[in-house]
Amino acid sequence: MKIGMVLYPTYGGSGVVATELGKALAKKGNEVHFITYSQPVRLGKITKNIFYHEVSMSNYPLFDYPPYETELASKIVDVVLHEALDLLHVHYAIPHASAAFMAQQILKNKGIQIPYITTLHGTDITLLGKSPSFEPVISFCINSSAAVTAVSESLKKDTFSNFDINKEIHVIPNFVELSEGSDVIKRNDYAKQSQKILSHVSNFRPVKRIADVIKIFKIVSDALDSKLILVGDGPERYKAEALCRELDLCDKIVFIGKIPDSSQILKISDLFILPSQTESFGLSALEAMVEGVPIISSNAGGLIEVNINGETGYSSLVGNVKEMAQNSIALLKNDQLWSEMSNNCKERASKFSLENILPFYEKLYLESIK
Ligand code: GMT
Repeated sequence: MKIGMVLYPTYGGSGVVATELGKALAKKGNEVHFITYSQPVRLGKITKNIFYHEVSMSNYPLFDYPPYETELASKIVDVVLHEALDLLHVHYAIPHASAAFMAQQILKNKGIQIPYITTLHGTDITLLGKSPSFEPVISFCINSSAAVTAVSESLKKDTFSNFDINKEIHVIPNFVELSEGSDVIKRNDYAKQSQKILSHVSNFRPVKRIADVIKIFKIVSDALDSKLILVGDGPERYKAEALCRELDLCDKIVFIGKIPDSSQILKISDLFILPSQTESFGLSALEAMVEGVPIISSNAGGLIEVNINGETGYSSLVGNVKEMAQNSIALLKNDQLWSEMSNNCKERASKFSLENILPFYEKLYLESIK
């Protein structure tokens, strides 16, 4: 099959899922054409069957806002025509589903039929999409898709309640490649032998509640000697750094910034903290679980479909910093409980392996091109 994969190329979960999915499909002999505005961060080395088409942006001075959606739709038309694609798979509704719809209509005019599948990832539905400035377009483009997928039951429910949807939504959860165990960094690069390591990985957007991560860590580090490693970057980083100084935690918190492979930090972590305001799935939590790292999270959205309370870690109400800290301390002080939860994490994560999840996408692809 020849597939056009439309995605955000950045560190966000939707881009990671799209890129890893494309790589896996290419390995199985499909031709995968990534279409986006810069090289996807997780793409790594280009291999046979993988192609990247860059959407170049015009900077004509008339435009206060460059018309990305129009340039994307034109690029999709070009790639479908010249590479003879069978199918488009767009990740994140805004503006990818509407660009795909536009491209589809242009191609129809040229006698070419191409279906598009839309995968909803989270904030396209839970934050942005439900705003009246997006809703009519998003509802229309979701309904015009050949198939629609959402990454959790919670996101499926939110989509039906926020939009006027008349299509079936297939839940296909995020997936992970099971850990390969290449240790480049060592625990003692970041912490003393006696210290526990807590970590958090995100794009530092307000929705991730980074201040809660730091406040949880403050209570934990008052109770036991520990370090916090923060991976990622984004708009909340300045505030987070200021809070570390205010709480006098600078020597205990490491800001690593964006790195291509967060698994290196997860492998040396004892606990992963994800107290998000909303989270449709929580790919970063799943990536921690693969490494056997128990999760302390909020119970927002689809997080409770990933982190099973009392089994793979604990989940609490959004903002309940005290409870999240108490659960962290109890878990880190109890070696037997920690080992049980660590094993449970690995076992649960294996249910979301690439080999288990990929067939659901393949099935939808085949049904859509029939
Ligand atoms: O905010 C992020 O985490 C990035 C965002 C994205 O769209 O790139 O992630 C969303 O999609 C991921 C992959 O499906 C999910 O695992 C994340 O839970 C989801 N983020 C939110 O819902 C906040």
